[in-house]
Parts: sequence; structure tokens; C-alpha cells
Amino acid sequence: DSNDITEVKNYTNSTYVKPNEKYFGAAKDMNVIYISMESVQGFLIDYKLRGEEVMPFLNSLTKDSNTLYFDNFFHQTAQGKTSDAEFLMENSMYPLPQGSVFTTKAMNTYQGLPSILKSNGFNYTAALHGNSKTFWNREEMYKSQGYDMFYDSSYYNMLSENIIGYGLKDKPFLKESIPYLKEMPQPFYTKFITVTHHFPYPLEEKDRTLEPATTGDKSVDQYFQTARYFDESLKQFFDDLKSSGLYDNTMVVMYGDHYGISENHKRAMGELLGKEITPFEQAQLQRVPLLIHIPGEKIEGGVNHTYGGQVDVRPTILHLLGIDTKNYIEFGSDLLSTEDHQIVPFRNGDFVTPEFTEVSGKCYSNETGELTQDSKTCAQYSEAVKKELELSDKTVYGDLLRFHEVKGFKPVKRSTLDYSKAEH
Ligand code: GP9
Ligand code: MN
Repeated sequence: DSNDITEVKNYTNSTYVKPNEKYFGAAKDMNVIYISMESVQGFLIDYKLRGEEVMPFLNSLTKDSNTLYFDNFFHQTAQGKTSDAEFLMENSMYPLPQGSVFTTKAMNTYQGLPSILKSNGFNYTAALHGNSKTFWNREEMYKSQGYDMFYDSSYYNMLSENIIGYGLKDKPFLKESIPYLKEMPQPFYTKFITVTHHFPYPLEEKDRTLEPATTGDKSVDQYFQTARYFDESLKQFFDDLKSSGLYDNTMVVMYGDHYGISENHKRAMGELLGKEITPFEQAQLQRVPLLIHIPGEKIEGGVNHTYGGQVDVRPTILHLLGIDTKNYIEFGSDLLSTEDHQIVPFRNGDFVTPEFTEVSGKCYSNETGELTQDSKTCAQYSEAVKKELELSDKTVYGDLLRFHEVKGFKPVKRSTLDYSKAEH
């Protein structure tokens, strides 16, 4: 009830950190494109296989003066996989400990990123994905998030030769999306869900431009080939943004959605990384890249070592757009803020901070990778993480945003939204 939302609001008020003047509004009035980079883990950045870069284009972006690249950024997903990442990124709340929030809580009231942007001068919001709108119950959830439009597989040329694994291959998917982008009223917010770099990483011979790794663990070995394919798709997309005239006025946010190589592949990973994959190292491997590309020398780009997770992206992006988040319920905090906020909860209650990593109740020093003596500090962090996850769950299970009004926010009207092709 309203007491519960007050408790949640008091909590998120207490963890709110102020935007950084230097970045606030840096991307004001720009279009925004999110790219969910399927299974792209942080270790791929600058990784070389037999001396050759696996993702040369993404690597070049991490060194681009118009890009903020976060190298201590972690996914926080659970069973809802890609959809959990979407939920974190657009709601600054945690997905559920079991099952998928997209599947079970799509009819809740949300104040999701698309609806916030629509309330703040954006003229169009759309999600694009080369698979069915029913996957992860996206059609229903996207309505609740306030998306004007969802271009699912029915809007694409689903030739069998262009499909592998989880849907339309990334190159034709992104290519065919450009005309849709060009038609959108600006400023727009769009989200692209890529899929080709998905376990177990199958790829046709003609699409391979890298030899596989040679650990003998097949999915791990192929992982690098589909990562390369995705990298080429991303480069193609940036080129197309340039030739379509959208590039200069568009902020592109790229994030790895979750791990691609699970802990069942420790041996192969150990071989590739040249170290034993201990529980401590396994937690470090949950890093995924986050890149924010803002053209036009509006920011001082570079590598940012702030510790954060997917829950922190929404306030970061809203502040870059010049929209303050104080009045919204957000469990994350602006990664660019100079105030302290660097605890990264994992969905299971484990966590990482700049100093410590806790896994299954054991707390390690990041410096040594060994168990720490400072169990008192870890216990305090652990309590804080538990409380944060509990309050987020309470908000989702109790559908508490029903009771939360924000001045200037226009609530989503689901019944006015229709993504079926006949309507467009
Ligand atoms: C397909 C894609 C699948 O719609 O989201 O990815 P997953 O959630 O399995 O990573
Ligand atoms: Mn995924």
C-alpha cells in the first residue's frame, strides 16, 4: 500500500547521488539508441586470439574521445537473461530472484525509460528485434514501458538464409532497421536487441572471419567467431548511421546483456585467460562492457573505472540528457556522479565493490583475490545489498509504482498502444 511505497521512496532518496555538472545535459536534445550486445563479456575488450583482435571495432570505440567506456561494469541479470538486462537498464530496478519479471509482471505499472522520455520532449520510442514479439513476453512488457512501437520479426525480411539461432542475423537486422530509424520523429529513443552472438554460438562458414579458439570446448571456441560477427555488424551500423545523417545527433549506448560463457566452462576459460577460474575470478568475469558514445566533443571521453551495474545506467543516461531523476524510484545511481555509490549487487546477493568481492558468503580482497580479514566491512555491505534487493522486490511484487506519482510524468496508457503490422 502507500506505506510501502513511502518506505521505498525514503530508501531511494537516501541512496540518490547528485548529477555531475560536467556531464549533466551533455546529450540534451539528442536521439538515443540502446544496443543490447548479446553475450558480450568484458574480457573480450582488447582480447587477442593468436595475436588478432576479436572485436576491433568495439575496441576502437573504447579508445574514442567521444566515448565513455566503463570497464568495471557488471551485469546483474538472473533467469530472465536478455529481458532482465532490459528491465534493469530501463527501470533501474532489479529483476526477480526467480523467473522472469517480463513474463510474470508485465501488467504492473511502471515508469520505464520510454515513458519518462516521452514525458520529457521525446517524440518517438521504439524497440527493434529480429524475433517474435512473444519472446520474453516483450509485446506486453513493452506496452507497459510505454514504447510507441515494437518492430519485431514481422517487420523484417525473415529469409531462412538470414536466420540462425535466435533470429534474424545481426547484419541484416541492423541493415533493415535503418529505414525505420530514418522515418522516426526526432528526438527518438530506440532499443536494438541483437542475437547472433548467442550460446552455443553457431555461425555459417560464409559469415566467419576468424578461426575458432582451440580449447576443445566447442561453444567457447565458437564464441570468438560470433563475437567477431557482432563486431562487424556494429561497425556496419555505425557506418549506416553516418550515411543516413543520424550519427551526429544521436547518443549510442552499448551494453553487454549478460555472460555468454557460464561457469560450466571454467577449464577452457582458464586456458584462454591464463589463470585458474576461482569463485573470485568467476565473479570478475561478470563484467560486461558499457559504452556511451556522444559525438561532437560534448564530453571528455575515455576509460572510466567506476564500479557499477546495469541498474545504474538509467540515471546516468537521464542526467546526460539533462533530466533529473530525483523524483523517480531508482535503485541505481548515476555512474558519472562524484558522490560515492560503488556497491554492485548481483541478483543472488553476492556483490562487488572497488575493494571487495563477496561470493556465497565469502568475502575476497580485490587486490589479492584472497579471503579478506575485514569481514566487518563486508558484512555491512552485505546487509545493504540485501536490503536494496528486498525493497526492489517489494516494489515489483506489490506493483507499488501504482502509488507513485511524479510531477510532469505522463502515465502509460497501454490500451492506446498497438504493435501489429496491419496498423502501420
Ligand atoms: C531472443 C533473445 C534471447 O529474443 O532475447 O536471448 P537470451 O535471453 O536467451 O539471452
Ligand atoms: Mn541475451
